[in-house]
Amino acid sequence: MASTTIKLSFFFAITLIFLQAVTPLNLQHPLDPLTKEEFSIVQTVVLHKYPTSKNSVAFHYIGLDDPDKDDVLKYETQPTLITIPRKSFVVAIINSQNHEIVIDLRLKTIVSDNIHKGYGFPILSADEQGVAIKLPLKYPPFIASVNKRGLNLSEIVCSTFSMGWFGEEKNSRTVRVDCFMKENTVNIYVRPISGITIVVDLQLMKIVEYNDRGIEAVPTAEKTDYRFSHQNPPFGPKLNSLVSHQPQGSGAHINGYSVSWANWRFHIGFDARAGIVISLASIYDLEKHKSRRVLYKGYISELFVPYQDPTEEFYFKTFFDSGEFGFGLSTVSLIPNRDCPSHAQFIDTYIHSADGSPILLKNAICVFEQYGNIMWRHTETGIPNEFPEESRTEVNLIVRTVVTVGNYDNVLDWEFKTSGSIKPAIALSGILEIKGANIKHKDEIKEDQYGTLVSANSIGIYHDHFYMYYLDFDVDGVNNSFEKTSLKTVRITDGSSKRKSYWTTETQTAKTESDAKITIGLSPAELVVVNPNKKTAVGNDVGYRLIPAIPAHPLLTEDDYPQIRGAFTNYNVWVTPYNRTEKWAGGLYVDHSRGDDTLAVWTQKNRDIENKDIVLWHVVGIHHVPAQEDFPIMPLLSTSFELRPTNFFERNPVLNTLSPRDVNWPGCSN
Ligand SMILES: *[C@@H]1O[C@H](CO)[C@@H](O)[C@H](O)[C@H]1NC(C)=O
Ligand SMILES: *[C@@H]1O[C@H](CO)[C@@H](O)[C@H](O)[C@H]1NC(C)=O
Ligand SMILES: *[C@@H]1O[C@H](CO)[C@@H](O)[C@H](O)[C@H]1NC(C)=O
Ligand SMILES: [Cu+2]
Repeated sequence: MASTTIKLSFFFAITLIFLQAVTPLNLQHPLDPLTKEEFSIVQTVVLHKYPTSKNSVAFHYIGLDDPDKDDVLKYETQPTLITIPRKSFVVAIINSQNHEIVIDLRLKTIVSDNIHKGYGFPILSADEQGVAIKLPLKYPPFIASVNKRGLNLSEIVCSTFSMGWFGEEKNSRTVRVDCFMKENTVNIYVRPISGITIVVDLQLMKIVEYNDRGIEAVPTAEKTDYRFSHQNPPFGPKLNSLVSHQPQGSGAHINGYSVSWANWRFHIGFDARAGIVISLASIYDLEKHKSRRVLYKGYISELFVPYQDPTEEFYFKTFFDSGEFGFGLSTVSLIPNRDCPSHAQFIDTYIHSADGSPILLKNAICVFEQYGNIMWRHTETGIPNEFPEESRTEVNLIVRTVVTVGNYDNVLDWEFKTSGSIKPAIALSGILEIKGANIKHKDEIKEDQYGTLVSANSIGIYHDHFYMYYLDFDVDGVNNSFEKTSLKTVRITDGSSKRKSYWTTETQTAKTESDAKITIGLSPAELVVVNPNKKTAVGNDVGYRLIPAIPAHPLLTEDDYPQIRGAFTNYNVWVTPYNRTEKWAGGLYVDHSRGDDTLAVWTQKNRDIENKDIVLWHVVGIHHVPAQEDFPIMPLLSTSFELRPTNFFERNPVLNTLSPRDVNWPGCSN
């Protein structure tokens, strides 16, 4: 016994040494998010050049500098034959100048350090917002306004709001600060203190503008608290329990940030700005005996939320939640058994603070299988004396994060189906943006309130949510084309049929970017990304089709300032040639941007997109006319789209997929 133990522990020790020597470099995928150690390297390297004893330094963005796509694709086939430089891209405001710094994380050196001189500012840091929201509470004019309203200063909390750009020449990093009552409720957003304008200059970190236009009622706290502990009976309806148990364990295997599940393989990245990033999604083809790539990369590039109240109180509320606040920085920890089912697996990641320190984000992502739908079925009633019936259970894999930017919670899913579809889905919850008004009943409304009276003194302001998805397709290879197949009515005039009309299809391949600017809903069409170099046995181009979300089109005029900045919503679909730096549809610097670095501007070059590495951009929009059910907290409002194989496989790829084994409960045997 003793000698065995010694041998075993000796073997174990050797293995450990071996693992320690090899693990850090070899197990890290080139697209893995920055580690805690790498954030610290960035911090050390930058602060070595710009010590805080002599400089003011604030890190507004620290992320992975995208490795060369060719290199990543080589790594996918031969991971051991290629060493990819591991670099970080940093945006820091150093002594009031906007630096773009690239750092080699292995050599721990600065590769480049440039100053951005154009318009726009980087993502706001949580740290500076945390300081700004405390300024009003010590500002005598604000305290006077509070007293005038008879409010309790100790029960007030404030929040920062990006200000956009409305044609002004002045270029300063300002935010508006609005304040709310937290008295008797944590639902602060439904208790705004209306009528006050506060502007804070973040560089000076002081209030530079203050205006009190008069008193509007602060809506009551009564029945607005959403915490269970603060609600009163009756509770209902009563819901029954479900046990979710996977006797064979999860089908999803997570190795670091790489996931394999059923016939899919993909990588989950995470970025302070983009939040979750899905890369290198490939599906195993049972007939061709190989994995075939579908998507090189997918993430939400921007979220534009313009409110529709043009008054002093609200006009500037035209938010770009990714570029101004950071989807990664705003990602919240998922609540086990509530946000994700009990059988979910969780992934942690790191973000960073303004001083460059890594911050652990626990349970940032969950991965779980979802059961219960039909994958395919048929009951054959047409054969006498036989009764064939066949049905298969669908099992899908969901990858989920929740991004909470102020009042709104965005539940963001990537759903993978064994049939080859990828379904990105969005569900919104959280709190409406409310304006206080001296109105208790609809009959008292004399002029446009720019929203719905959802409760006494509470106007839920009209607004939109436009999510811009970046989808770098690699359908069975890098070079793809974008095809629009229109459904056209044909009239029969020659008497050749008893019919007077029918419809057929007409396919056009987009040659340049302007051919691929699509407004969905005007006329029926199939939008397909094909690989013109790969055909099925019967000769169709292999492809993936976009089944778009219910289309939403912007209603602002094209010359309106928010729409110039959000011009990427002018079409529902765009296609561009892949360009490593064209990542952010609203521009790299969005706070106070002037719309000179948007997708709408890049595509004016009208570049060739045929048989090239292309990126498809899809706008998923929701026009939101608030209703009383959205108050005091909103039940999920969802939308989704589908990327669906279209002549990609030779036949139904799940013909031979068996339903999961039936399990009897209790006892879990079958
Ligand atoms: C104001 O709020 C504070 C903190 O909740 C409380 O302790 C205090 O009693 C309140 N003052 C008044 C006048 O209600
Ligand atoms: C893609 O097309 C370009 C020309 O546009 C060509 O240079 C390149 O070799 C092609 N790449 C692949 C992987 O076929
Ligand atoms: C990539 O995009 C940037 C920004 O739009 C542009 O300046 C650059 O010319 C583009 N590169 C290529 C090769 O098109
Ligand atoms: Cu909304």
